[in-house]
Amino acid sequence: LPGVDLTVVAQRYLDHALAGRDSEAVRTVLDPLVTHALNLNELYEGVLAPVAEQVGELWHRSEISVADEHFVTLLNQRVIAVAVTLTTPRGGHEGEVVLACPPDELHDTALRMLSHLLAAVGYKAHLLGASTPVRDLVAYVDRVRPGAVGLSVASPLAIPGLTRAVAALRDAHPELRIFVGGRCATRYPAVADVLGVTVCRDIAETVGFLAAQSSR
Ligand code: B12
Repeated sequence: LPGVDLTVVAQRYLDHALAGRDSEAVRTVLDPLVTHALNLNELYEGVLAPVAEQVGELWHRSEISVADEHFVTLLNQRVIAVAVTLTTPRGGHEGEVVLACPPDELHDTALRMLSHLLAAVGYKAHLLGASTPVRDLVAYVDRVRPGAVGLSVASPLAIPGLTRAVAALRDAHPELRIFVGGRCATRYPAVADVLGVTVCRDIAETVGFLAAQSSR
């Protein structure tokens, strides 16, 4: 099937969303998903992530309100939750991964996507989501013994929380592999360097990182 122009789909989705036309917005992205003109990865990384980025810019320039931002963000999350039920996992990999945001990090949309993209290729992903207390993250890892933990940091506000989370995980499980992603992690690679963790930018890099682990 011919693919679709992701930029065009993203702009159409955003126009509908900002005008409050939520059903039209949802159809704009789910119709091509159902007909396989778009896959889950393209929807998440090629449409919804750029839309969120643009919403951030519009908000930053005071062209839209926080209410508009919230509306689009919640719509994105509805789309993410429905989209995963419309696709069939391919399998191929195995292993368990825990995904969380460190304390003070509320931006959890990327991890929602990542959990589904990992599940789509066979991993069992435990999505803990926004601002997870360090003590509870460690206790969760103690219980499920994942092969790796992925942390997302969007804003520099969460660097202290990330530092505490990595230190506590290392303390409890010295062999545990930890990867980080998100705007802050990729913009300031020194943060990951200092903490001794790997930066993964997207699902492809994450799968590469996890696969390298299981072949050791
Ligand atoms: C939605 C949003 C919010 C929502 C988040 C709701 C939620 N449940 O997630 C709310 C309203 C809570 C919020 C709050 C704030 N936000 Co905000 N927010 C955004 C916005 C518009 C979109 C973020 C998003 O959902 N992106 C979609 C995801 C899918 O994309 P992504 O996060 O870029 O991640 C991609 C990659 O980085 C990667 N990735 C991300 N994490 C990981 C992890 C791993 C392991 C891997 C492999 C990959 C990976 O995958 C994604 C797909 O490619 C951004 C704009 C932007 N440019 O990011 C601002 C933005 C991040 N926010 C910003 C700010 C300033 C704030 C606040 C401080 C505002 C305030 N004054 O209160 C607070 C801070 C809250 C906190 N303590 O965390 C700034 C940050 C600026 C900076 N210094 O870095 C941004 C950039 C807006 C802007 N242009 O100024 N925000």
